Amino acid sequence: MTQNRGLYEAVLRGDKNSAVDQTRAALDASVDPQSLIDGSMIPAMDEVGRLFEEEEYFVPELLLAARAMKSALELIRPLLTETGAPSKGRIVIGTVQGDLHDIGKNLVSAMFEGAGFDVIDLGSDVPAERFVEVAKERDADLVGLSALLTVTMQSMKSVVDGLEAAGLRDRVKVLVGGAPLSTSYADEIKADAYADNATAAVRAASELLGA
Ligand code: B1M
Repeated sequence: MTQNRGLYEAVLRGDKNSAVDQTRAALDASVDPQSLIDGSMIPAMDEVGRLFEEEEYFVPELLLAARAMKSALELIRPLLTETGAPSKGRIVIGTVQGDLHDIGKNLVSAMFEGAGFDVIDLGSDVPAERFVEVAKERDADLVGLSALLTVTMQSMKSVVDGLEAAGLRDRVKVLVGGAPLSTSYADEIKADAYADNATAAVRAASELLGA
């Protein structure tokens, strides 16, 4: 995948203005928006994570990088969500309780919308009961759970158990994702599927809902 070096550097440095300028210039030059995400922004965030582990970056740098990526994504989001097609199913999505990481979840959410799903995004730090309550109220077909921390992924099980206790589990599928997750963890908590990126998430949701 081709990398837009300027955009990569801008996200890595947490330079919001430059990230937005680089993205706008690339889109004006008809560069594929998905390649900007996969080839430049996500690799930059991975490098930010590595520098954080090496203690070269600290939380302020993480925040600046996140702000730069979010601002650049704002320009791309409308291009991912343009669709006039009828809904393929209703998805309730959020980042689980205790977890503030929402960039990956936002990306997955935008891709779901772009693929023609009706999406209810609950944001981040969402308690298990809230997922269950909204799934019930809005007659959801699928609940999508995101977690980036090993300590917070545990609460995904509470959502699966909550759906079961509410008698919804037979008709509401559960899809999980986020860096510390795996298929074996999804199996362990009795989720229906795990996806490791936004494209795989759309594929998995489509398969689960027969869409
Ligand atoms: Co934090 N953070 N962070 N952080 N942060 C990580 C996750 C970490 C891996 C960094 C590291 O140490 N290398 C580490 C977690 C270690 C662990 O538990 N295994 C970590 C830590 C430790 C922390 C704090 C504890 C730091 C501290 O305070 N000491 C703290 C926790 C706060 C909290 O949540 N309670 C913290 C805080 C933050 C910020 C708030 C500063 C900021 C987030 C801002 C925001 O999101 N609004 C932040 C950031 C930016 C990161 C890194 C650098 C980047 C995350 C990101 O946005 N990636 C991250 C390191 C890394 O991931 N390399 C790190 C880009 C994004 C597009 O990818 O989110 O993986 P991702 O989403 C992907 C896939 O995972 C998948 O598709 C997406 C698109 O491909 N996916 C799904 C995600 N959700 C899905 C759902 C699906 C399907 C697929 O279906 C429903």
